[in-house]
Amino acid sequence: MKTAKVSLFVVIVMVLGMLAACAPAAAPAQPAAPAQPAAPAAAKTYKDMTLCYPQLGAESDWRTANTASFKETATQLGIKQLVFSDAQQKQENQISAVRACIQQGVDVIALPPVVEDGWEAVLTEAKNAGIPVIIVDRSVSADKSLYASHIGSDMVLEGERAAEEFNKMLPNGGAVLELSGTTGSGAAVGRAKGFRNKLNANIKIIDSQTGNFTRAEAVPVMQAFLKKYKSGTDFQGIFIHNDDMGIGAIEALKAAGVKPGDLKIVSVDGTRGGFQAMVDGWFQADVECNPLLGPQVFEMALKLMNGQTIDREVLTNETVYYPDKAAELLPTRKY
Ligand code: GYE
Repeated sequence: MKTAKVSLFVVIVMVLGMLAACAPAAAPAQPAAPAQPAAPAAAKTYKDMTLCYPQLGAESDWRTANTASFKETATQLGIKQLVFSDAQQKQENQISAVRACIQQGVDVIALPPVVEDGWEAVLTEAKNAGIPVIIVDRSVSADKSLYASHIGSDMVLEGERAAEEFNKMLPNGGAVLELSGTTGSGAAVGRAKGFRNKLNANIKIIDSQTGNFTRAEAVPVMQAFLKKYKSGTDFQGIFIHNDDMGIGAIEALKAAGVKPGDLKIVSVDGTRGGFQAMVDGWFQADVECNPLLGPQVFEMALKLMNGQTIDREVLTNETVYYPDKAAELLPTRKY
């Protein structure tokens, strides 16, 4: 076999030599051939990937599940490095974390922005450094040309879904309170907007205060509401922007002698805590918001590293959960 190959090689060399000898001695000057394009680089794999995830905080069970999804997916896929940080709900911390990732020269930045505004400068820096950014979970107000894509929930739709629950439960109208998420966050802005889009005109939002998406901050807000307004008389329902604040609110309601079912309460997320609140009769509906975004984000990041086309907006498919199935579904919940 080896000999055959060698002799074939010798023959080819001889033939080429003869052809060269036959070529005209002084070939007319030819313009230089254009440089051959470099051979395409081998496709990048997860093993090559350094992904930056400057998490916005650890304010809720939703967030804990979101962080776990990124860490678990990174391990499962065997990526080179996940650069993770926790900004403790402070935008300046997130911006510093993004800058550190640019400095390090990561392949892709996946950014869950704590608030919508104020990202132009750092997104421009990432763009100038040639590092694609995927906006994860909440949205940004910055121009779309500054980032590759957004993967997350349709927060406006979530607010609309919550409004539809109140429309069904209060067909003759009424008054509701709103316990909203972090001021200026895409999640709170979108949910508040959607809620107002669809709420029947005979249902009034008599007050709206932020509990910053945390249990601890929701308690005093609910206590203050209860001092100002009489439960059941001044208001019949509460729209709460996430389950953690819902759990904080329940604490305050219980302490004030309010019983499960006295008020119509609709929350968002669909965490185990939210399911338990439905089992216990406190929540009449829980609008799903899925935090398990890791797999989709890493898949898109790899496509970006390989210069493949991606969708500019990927919205999660979600539903609404009700108390009738809560006990049955609770053990199956992943977060
Ligand atoms: O609903 C809440 C969390 O941005 C969708 O943030 C997320 C929200 C989620 O703190 O629980």
